[in-house]
Amino acid sequence: MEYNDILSELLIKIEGVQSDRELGELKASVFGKNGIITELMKSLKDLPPEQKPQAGKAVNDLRVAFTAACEEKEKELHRKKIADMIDSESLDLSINKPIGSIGALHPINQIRKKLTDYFIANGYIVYDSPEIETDYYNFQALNIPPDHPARDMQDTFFIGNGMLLRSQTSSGQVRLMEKHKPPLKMICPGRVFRNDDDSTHSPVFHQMEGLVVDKNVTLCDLKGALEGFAKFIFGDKTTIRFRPSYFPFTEPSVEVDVSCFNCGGSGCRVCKNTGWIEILGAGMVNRKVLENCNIDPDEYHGFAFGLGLDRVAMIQYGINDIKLLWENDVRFLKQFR
Ligand code: FA5
Repeated sequence: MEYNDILSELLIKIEGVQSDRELGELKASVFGKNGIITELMKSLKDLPPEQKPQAGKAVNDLRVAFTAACEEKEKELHRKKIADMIDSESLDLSINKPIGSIGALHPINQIRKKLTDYFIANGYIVYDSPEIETDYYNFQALNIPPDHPARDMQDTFFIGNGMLLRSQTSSGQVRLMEKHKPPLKMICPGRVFRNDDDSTHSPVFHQMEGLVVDKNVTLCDLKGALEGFAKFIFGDKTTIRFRPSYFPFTEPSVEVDVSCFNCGGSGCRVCKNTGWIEILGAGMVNRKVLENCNIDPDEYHGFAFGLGLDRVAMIQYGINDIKLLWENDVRFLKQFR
């Protein structure tokens, strides 16, 4: 058979190859022990010397052409493999599959976001302050020296080396006033920690500190700010009351209660039969705190408040045990979608 005919035949066979395996088998039938080209090579030695160069060149040309055709086929098979893979693995985004369960913002985060938006709209900035604090920022700069009886109001987790888990976001007041001078209007939301545990008290809970310092700030401004906030979050019908209180870092100090969502004010387990639930402490910033932050208390006055976000969530959603907010039970959480 002519070399050209052999090549044509081989090229037709290559054309028909569908897989790497088939190509491997074809190559073996050409280059293997008894393969066509192997046999042709072997037969060269039996040719008369004058025919050898021409025949040798023809067999080599055949080998080169067949090898090139095989390489081309390999590339083609590889491209096909990739294309098949892309086809079989591609995502059909148009498929209308039923959606599984979807999450929602935790009720405390919903309240935190709602209040943050409210205060930002009223000109407050949002300030972030550390959860792990020094005694100085959590107590001393707030006019609560070591051994002051007011420390007992907040059963604090001390973690050694003079450090503690902040028991109030009021530490953020000092950190802000040390760095920035009045006029100031900020909220500082975050987690706080105390050794507390009952249906309205949790060892970890959330507060939102508020601080306004400027010239001519009065108790009326505080009252207006708190009434505005209470109306926004609980609605016009909710009754709030101001009670005289004591915090070493404010003078005068008040506590603000909201009528109990559970009994409407007649008294129950949730409100400990008082008809009221305390949501925040507040007051006019004590001049000693301003002095500790190098702000002249004769020139500037301020008010501050510390709001319990978990309590607000409880009132807002009628949750009668603070633990529910911490258990992360999906059956409970999915009600807040
Ligand atoms: C304070 O923490 C003061 N730093 C608030 C303050 C700020 C007063 C600025 C004056 C000026 P109090 O301990 O009362 O105050 O806590 C404030 C609010 O946090 C409470 O009204 C209550 O809503 C919430 N709260 C307190 N303890 C807990 C607790 N263990 N679990 C859940 N909420 C709590």
